[in-house]
Amino acid sequence: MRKLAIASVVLIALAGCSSKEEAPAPSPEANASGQTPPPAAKKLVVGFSQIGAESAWRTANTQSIQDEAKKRGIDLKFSDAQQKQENQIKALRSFIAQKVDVIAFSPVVETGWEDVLREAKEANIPVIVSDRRPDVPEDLYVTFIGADFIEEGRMAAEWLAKKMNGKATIAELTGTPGSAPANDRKKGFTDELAKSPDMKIVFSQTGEFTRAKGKEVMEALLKSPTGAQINALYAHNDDMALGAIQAIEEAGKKPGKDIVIVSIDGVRGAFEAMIAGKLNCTVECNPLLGPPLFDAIEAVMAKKELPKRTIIKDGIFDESVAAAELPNRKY
Ligand code: GYE
Repeated sequence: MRKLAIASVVLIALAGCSSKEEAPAPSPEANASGQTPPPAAKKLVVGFSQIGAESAWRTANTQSIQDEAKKRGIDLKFSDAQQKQENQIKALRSFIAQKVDVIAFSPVVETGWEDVLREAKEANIPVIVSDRRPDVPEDLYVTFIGADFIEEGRMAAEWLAKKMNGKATIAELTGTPGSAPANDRKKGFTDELAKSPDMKIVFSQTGEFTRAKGKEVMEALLKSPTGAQINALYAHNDDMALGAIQAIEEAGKKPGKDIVIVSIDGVRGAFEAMIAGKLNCTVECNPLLGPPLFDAIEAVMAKKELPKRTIIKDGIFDESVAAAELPNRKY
């Protein structure tokens, strides 16, 4: 079941083409022996605007980006937007003002990016999009690196329909409103579910991709008449599922049995919950985007052509493989 095939073959081939390896211009100040002292290599400066720290996925993503920048000797200007689009726009504008070499970002929501991306374009600063895609004309960014969220939602629905023999009363915990993963994971799931008329979503509310909100929403749901009927839960990420599991237990029900649970991300906590019999399945979404992101950044600096979209392939893991798979997990 190991399908962590990272679709970055092209990018791997381009690794190591950084601008800092370009031959320096000869210095006029040769020393006494006639030799030119080696000039200090100019560090590549990259501005990265991160969404926040809402989930275990996001923490692993940030770590991967920071580690990779350090490894490559890149000067990374990292900015945490604390879930606010306005903060991200401010960060992007400040990167433009600082004249960084490349801007990279993960847009919290899909819409509202056109103006600031035009400003970056006018300033001739290439923009690389990581993880979530903004809804803008394609000429406003160089390349996008991330997962296919529609496919993740589809895989979750396919697995759940099979597990429930085509009949379930489902609650859905959605991600950040307006975000690409919330929109697409809903679409992929509902499209696939249309094949099974007895699989019904009776409740759908945002848990904002956090454990605390997932728990809160589930708690309220379980107190309602609808909550008494549900026998399946689809959470757009593992953190919300883990919060919901707590709420289900506190309400005196058995998560993973009374309510079958499928979520997305494939973080370590999800594997531990599966081993404990409380979560049934997780669809993987690989957060380790640092290496492909900086491959792309260095390729851009070397003026190489890049595909508009690099899809990171995902796998799916259920409770039957969780214990064997846990030692292989990297996040
Ligand atoms: O699934 C969720 C995080 O954009 C793929 O954001 C990412 C999502 C991830 O908060 O846990």
